[in-house]
Formats: sequence, C-alpha cells, structure tokens
Amino acid sequence: MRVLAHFVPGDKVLDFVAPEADWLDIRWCAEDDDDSFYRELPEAEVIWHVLRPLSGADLRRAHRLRLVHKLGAGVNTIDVETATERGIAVANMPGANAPSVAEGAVLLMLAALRRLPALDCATRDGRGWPADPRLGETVRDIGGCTVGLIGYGNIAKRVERIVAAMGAVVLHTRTRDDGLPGWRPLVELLAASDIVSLHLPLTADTRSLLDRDRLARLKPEAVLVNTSRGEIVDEDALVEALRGGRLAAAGLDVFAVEPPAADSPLLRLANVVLTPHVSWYTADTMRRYLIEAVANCRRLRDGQPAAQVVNQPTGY
Ligand code: OXD
Repeated sequence: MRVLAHFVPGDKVLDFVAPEADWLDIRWCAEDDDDSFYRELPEAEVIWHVLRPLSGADLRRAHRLRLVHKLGAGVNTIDVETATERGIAVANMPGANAPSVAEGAVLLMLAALRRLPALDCATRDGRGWPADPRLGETVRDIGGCTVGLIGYGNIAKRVERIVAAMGAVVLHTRTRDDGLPGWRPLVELLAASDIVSLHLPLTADTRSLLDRDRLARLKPEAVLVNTSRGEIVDEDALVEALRGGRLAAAGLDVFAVEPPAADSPLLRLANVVLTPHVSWYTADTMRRYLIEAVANCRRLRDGQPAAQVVNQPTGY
C-alpha cells in the first residue's frame, strides 16, 4: 500500500514503521517540499496529513487516493467536500494529541503569566537582579486564578484537571448549557476569567468567535491562550488590545496565517509568548498517531472500512 506521509520522520518514527515494510510503502515528504509532494501524489493510496493544506486541486491529482488520515483532530486544512465527491475517506484522530496539547496550553499559561521570555532575556543579559518589583505586584499563580475554557472536548477537560489540581477555579463554555456547575455563557465566562484558553475546532461558527467586542469583555489583567486555531480570534483586534493595555498577555501556538508574516506585529509584542503550532508535537503524541495511522492502513488492506472517518465519501 502506497502512503504519502506529509512530514519529515525522525529515527524513532522510522523504527516504528520498519516492521510494516513488507506491505506499507511509505514515501516521506516535507510539508514545504512541493516537488516531492506532487511527484508522489498520483500514486498515493493514503495520505498522512499534518497541517499543509490539501486543496480540491491537490485531491483531483490523486487518482488512487482512498484515505486522507489527519494526524490530529482538526480537518479544516483538508477540502473535505472535494474528498467526499471523489469517494476519498477523511479520517482524524480525536483525543490522540490531547495530553500534549493540554500540557502545551498550560505551558503557555504559565509562560505568559510568569513573563518567562522577558525573565529569560533579562537573566541572560545580566539584568535579572535586583528583581523587578512589579513581579510582586502583578504576577499571578494559576492556582489563584479563574480559568475559562472555550470549548469542552478532550483537550479542555484535561486542561481542567491540571489547573484544578493547581487550585484554579475552572469555568467552561460550549454552545448549549450542559448542566455542569462550571458552564457559563461565553460573555459571562470572558468577564469572569483571569486566563481564557481556546479549545475549539475552526468552523464557520467559530471563525472570529473572539472578535473585537468579545475581546473587549476580557479583564485588562487577563491572559489569552490559543492552542486551537488562529482564525478563531480577530488577530488585529488582539494586537490592539495587547498594545493598548486592555489585555495583559497572550500565549499563542496558532496564527491566522501560518507561519505568520515576518512583519506580523504579534512577533514584536513583549507581552506575547509564541510557539510554532507545536503544542501537539511530542514523542508521545507521535507514537499514538503512528499506531492509529498504521492501524487504518491495515484496515484498508484487509478490506475493512477505515476508522474515525469524518465524511461520507461517495461510493465508499
Ligand atoms: C490538530 C492540531 O488539529 O494538531 O489536532 O492542530
């Protein structure tokens, strides 16, 4: 079975798939290597997709393709409609990266709250002592905060367990009242939280969910963390709020455009901590991904339907 794996493997990944070499012919291709991608695409039966968008035009060139398997949860980077029309299954891996993304979100909360980048620079530059007295006036413990989770799936529930163990009060919101004591309508949650963390897929309903008006509901001393999708937040309004002191800090793993342009104002703000959409990317998540990815190929090889399919492909 021919697999186009759209990422660069490390040695552990290669060791993991080595025992399958008699039936799984994996062609590895870096996400920015379009020459190799378009050379391999026509023969691929399965694509292991990470984040490089897979357009309708790409799918139309993939004449043997049966399955696009997203290594992760969000399928917004795949033209699912075209895949469906062409009888190509699209599957994902709900929950597989939840432990890593949840810890990544808490990492960004702590880094933003405790001003980790500024302290790291100051220490390296010999400006760490005496300590800035503003730390003792403004820096908070997570355990003393109210944490508001927007979205309440696998990842948010893990974040809840971690920060609750640290002593935080945890609220959450989702479209409908779920009857749980922590549920609040979105605007109420925004006004009540010291830390707000986003855990939603990108859909027509969630695009720009945190627009200018909703960002204005946040407390000026609040911290916003986004490990879900950049387009859920109005980035221009976010930059203005961070610049104008209407929001204390942000921890961002995702951006409206990835990678962000070199002149993006976000890259210049001292009250923002940034990572390049890697909160999912750990050896533990990679292992979980490979187990599911190989298992789905085995299902196809054995004439069974793929697992975790999110569309209803024509003729599947
Ligand atoms: C995902 C991601 O969609 O890693 O799971 O961003």
